[in-house]
Amino acid sequence: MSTLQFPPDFVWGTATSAFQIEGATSAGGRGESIWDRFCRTPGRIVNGDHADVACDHYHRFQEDVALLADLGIPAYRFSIAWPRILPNGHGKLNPQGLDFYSRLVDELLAHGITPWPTLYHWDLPQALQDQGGWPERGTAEAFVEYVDIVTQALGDRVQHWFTHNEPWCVAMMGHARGEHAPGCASGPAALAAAHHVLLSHGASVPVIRANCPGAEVGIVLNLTPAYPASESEADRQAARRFDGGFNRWFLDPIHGRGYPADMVDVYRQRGWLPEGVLPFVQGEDLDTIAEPCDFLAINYYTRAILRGGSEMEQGGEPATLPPPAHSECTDMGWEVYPEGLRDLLIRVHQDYRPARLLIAENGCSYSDAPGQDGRIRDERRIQYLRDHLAQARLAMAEGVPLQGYFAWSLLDNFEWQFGHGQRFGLVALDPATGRRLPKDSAAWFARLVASPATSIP
Ligand code: IFM
Repeated sequence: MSTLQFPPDFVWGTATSAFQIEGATSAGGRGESIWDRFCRTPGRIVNGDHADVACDHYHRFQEDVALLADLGIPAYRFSIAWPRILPNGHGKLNPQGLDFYSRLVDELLAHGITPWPTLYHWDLPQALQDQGGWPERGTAEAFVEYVDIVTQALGDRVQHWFTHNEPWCVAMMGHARGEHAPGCASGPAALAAAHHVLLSHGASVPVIRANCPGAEVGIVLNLTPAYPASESEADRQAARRFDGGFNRWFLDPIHGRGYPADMVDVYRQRGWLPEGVLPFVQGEDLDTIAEPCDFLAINYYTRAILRGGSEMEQGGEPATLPPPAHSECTDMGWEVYPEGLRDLLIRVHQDYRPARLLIAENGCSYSDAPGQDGRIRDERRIQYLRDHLAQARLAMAEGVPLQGYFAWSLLDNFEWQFGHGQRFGLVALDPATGRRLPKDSAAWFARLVASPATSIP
């Protein structure tokens, strides 16, 4: 049995994102997003699912805030849907969209819950995609315009901002692998998209600071620690390459180191970059990207195990091995590896020294049906959360300045290309009525949050 003891000022929250929970995709003057379009494209989403209703949070946000309050969760990470604010991506403002988030923030504050909004969690206005989307520099400029509007409107009440969620996913899942919206499969486009996402992050930080004096700002990276399958040189090189593409390509520039030279070589060999230039980098871009932040937020779910092989030739992607046979996996097929969180936190702290760290997402997909009494006994989720928090606590004991933890997710919700079949929530939804059904993990998390300084079994 592990025990958890956290400092009294540790930030405890749950996390969601707009597209995954709001529904109401054509209500309140909202414009189309790339995910609306992607969901309508045959074959993209499991079962042809879409998020037109999702958790109907747009209409039930007061109920969801009351639920958070009942659970006693003091912080809430949610995202703002750009197409609700600027249906065409820039230009004409939709006051109804802004008003929705203003009411959400007021509702949270009225219940004593601190809002931690994310400004971009993947729902780009389709109108901007029609002009080229993230591979185009203009999208970074439009993002700054959007951030200016949102932070002017909410800055009197919101003191914590995340700029982007998981730039790796935006760039690689959306533009190289084509598994996320906009479904593009081009390495050069993916690298340009990554750059413009990072550029828009750095360029928006001073805007947020100007509009919200005293606010804390940071970015959310999904980081995956890379372990070589053996001590062989080939496996070590494979792990280093995975780390370079997944982690360092994002960590290095935001910490003022530019893009990692080894990966620039790899991408040249792969044909994703021309010789001698990074075509998307202009003028002072790298300084802009390195704008100092108040914290770095990390999303952690699992690790990767790498094997060197012929894939490594000509700059290829290294081979990721399946999880070891003995290991527990979630319904996503992701290995449960809590030790990876400790390793990752220590590594990021030692290599990059961000002012503070936050875990902006950590959680697991498990389907647990209600028992005859209606109770959802999601013991595996409780174990997952407990074990990961125990590793986070160990990292803190080793000097990592970890400031807070947001469990993914408050609600079972729309899990992107996997549709509604994957369930990450501490709270389930009755499929017929949308009624919120807190699982045992919600009660467990509530107990932890209520007394973090005491030992929780
Ligand atoms: O649901 C997602 C979330 O939107 C971003 N991070 C990972 C989660 C689980 O896949």
